[in-house]
Amino acid sequence: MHITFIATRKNSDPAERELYEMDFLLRILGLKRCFVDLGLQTIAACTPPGVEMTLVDEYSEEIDYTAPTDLVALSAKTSCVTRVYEVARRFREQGTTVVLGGIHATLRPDEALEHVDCVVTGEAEQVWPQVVADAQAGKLKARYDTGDYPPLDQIPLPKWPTGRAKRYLFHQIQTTRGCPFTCRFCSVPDISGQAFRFKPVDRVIAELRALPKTAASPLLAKRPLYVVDDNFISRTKYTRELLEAMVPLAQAGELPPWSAETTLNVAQDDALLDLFRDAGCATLIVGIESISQATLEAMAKGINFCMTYQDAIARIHDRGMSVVGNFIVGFDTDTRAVFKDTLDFIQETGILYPFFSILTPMPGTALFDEFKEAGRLDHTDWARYDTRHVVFEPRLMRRDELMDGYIWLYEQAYGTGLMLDRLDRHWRRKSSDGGAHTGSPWTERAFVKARLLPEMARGDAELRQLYRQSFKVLSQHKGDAGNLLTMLDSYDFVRFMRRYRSEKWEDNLQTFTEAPAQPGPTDDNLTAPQWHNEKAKRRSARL
Ligand code: B12
Ligand code: SF4
Repeated sequence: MHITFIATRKNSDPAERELYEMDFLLRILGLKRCFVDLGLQTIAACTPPGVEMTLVDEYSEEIDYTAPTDLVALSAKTSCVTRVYEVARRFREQGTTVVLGGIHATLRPDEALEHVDCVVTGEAEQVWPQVVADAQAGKLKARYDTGDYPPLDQIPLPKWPTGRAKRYLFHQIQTTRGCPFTCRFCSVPDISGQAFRFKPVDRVIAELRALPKTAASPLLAKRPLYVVDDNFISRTKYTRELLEAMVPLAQAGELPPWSAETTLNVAQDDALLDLFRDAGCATLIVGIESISQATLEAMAKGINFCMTYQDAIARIHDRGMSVVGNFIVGFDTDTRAVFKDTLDFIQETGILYPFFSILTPMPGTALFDEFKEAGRLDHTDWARYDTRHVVFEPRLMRRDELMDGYIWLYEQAYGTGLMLDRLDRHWRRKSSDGGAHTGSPWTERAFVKARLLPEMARGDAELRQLYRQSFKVLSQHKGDAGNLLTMLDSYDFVRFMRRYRSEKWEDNLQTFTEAPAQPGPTDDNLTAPQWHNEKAKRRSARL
């Protein structure tokens, strides 16, 4: 029995650029991809012994549709499923059996069955050996549903054929699954459940020790680690124990710089924040989502009133960690002022890496059902459910205003002096925090500059100016070249996104830049920002 696991491209069009895929940064570092989806790696590890396996990563190699294999295994999120269906069709035309698992198949199994031979729903660690046994016996069923969530202490270490580690930017690890909250735009409660599950601390430590030590490039002597948990602090007692166990590893230099996604309440707890710092956390990824009180309330994101945003971010910065702030625009409570107001907030707080998404009603969420019922969904072309297209009718602005506002916000945050201003402030903070400054050695800075110079020579005046100023700030601070590259990656994304500007771009632009900060077209309470919320202010004052 031979199974071919295929990590497909995210898109049918190879020229497309994906949010979060860091194409530019990878190109500069000479790497192929950020990482391969952990879901496929985990299922590969659950395959019974004696079964031959091949992994094809479409970002590194062409798919050979004629290579002999008994089963092709695919995985997809909603935005990637269109490409996966194409790949499935090509294999099935050759008579090869195709099985699909992952998030979209879990949310839309009947649709998926129109494209593949077998659909596996849910977290498939426990059911996968049965799927393989049935396939071997020629008795593969069309559908396998994983009823229960597997206990995380029983799942195997993710498996990957050796020798490939050099192609990827990040290490990945998962320590917990599930999130106790139910934000209306988020698929996590449907996919991973609200009950919290965790890997035993000693098991996580063993996984950390087992991470491949190979450097990815001269700049990445230590490949950064990305903790993929939905909410790393779902249960703080566990998080605390885990961080305490990580501290000695970090102090011994055995941990790469790492980042994890958490809810904002991480900042309420001084001792916990200190532990994050001591355990080597470089970046906290925080779901800020919106600066508007009304939006947070409408989306059931009450956890964000745990303190004022400004205080929360300052407390993280005080520990020398940077913040990835995830923002969503296009909520029913968002007016055209949301773009400028969000930008002002980002500059005020100095969030280093703001990432923006257009509200996207993902199948399975309360938001999807509500929009569908109201006839507000434009289509179900899943490839455009990637959070950088408008797929529904917004309430307080037009579709083109939402799209242009999104691009404008990205452009402002990364395409101008504002980006360098945040970087400058970040490096100043780092050098004033008691000698813990972790800038790159000159060799790394020289490597990055050497890689960027040809890009600069090919670029236009705007790009050349930004690069020139970037080099200046980098040398001034002897800063971390990784910070700069990550920001330039977002700048590259901005340039890519310009092709999506609407025909009304020029007119719309005026309204973003000239609109009074608080136009209040319908409702006074739409204009109240998070930091005016009484609960948030009271809690901040208590800290
Ligand atoms: C890490 C992560 C990322 C990473 C890495 C993505 C990647 N390529 O792996 C980054 C930051 C790049 C990312 C980007 C995006 N993400 Co994301 N991300 C996640 C997160 C937090 C964890 C995913 C993970 O690694 N889980 C761990 C593995 C082990 O679990 P798993 O993949 O679900 O696999 C299990 C099962 O699904 C199944 N399975 C999976 N594959 C297969 C295959 C077979 C054959 C079988 C049998 C079973 C099977 O078994 C596995 C083991 O239990 C999830 C949240 C979540 N809980 O899923 C969101 C999530 C998947 N992301 C989401 C979204 C929307 C995005 C983006 C579109 C943009 C955005 N604004 O966030 C982009 C899209 C990028 C892209 N083109 O792929 C949504 C997806 C919703 C949906 N309906 O598709 C989620 C659910 C978050 C949310 N808040 O709703 N993401
Ligand atoms: S806190 Fe984060 S992971 Fe949890 S439901 Fe809300 S958006 Fe999803």
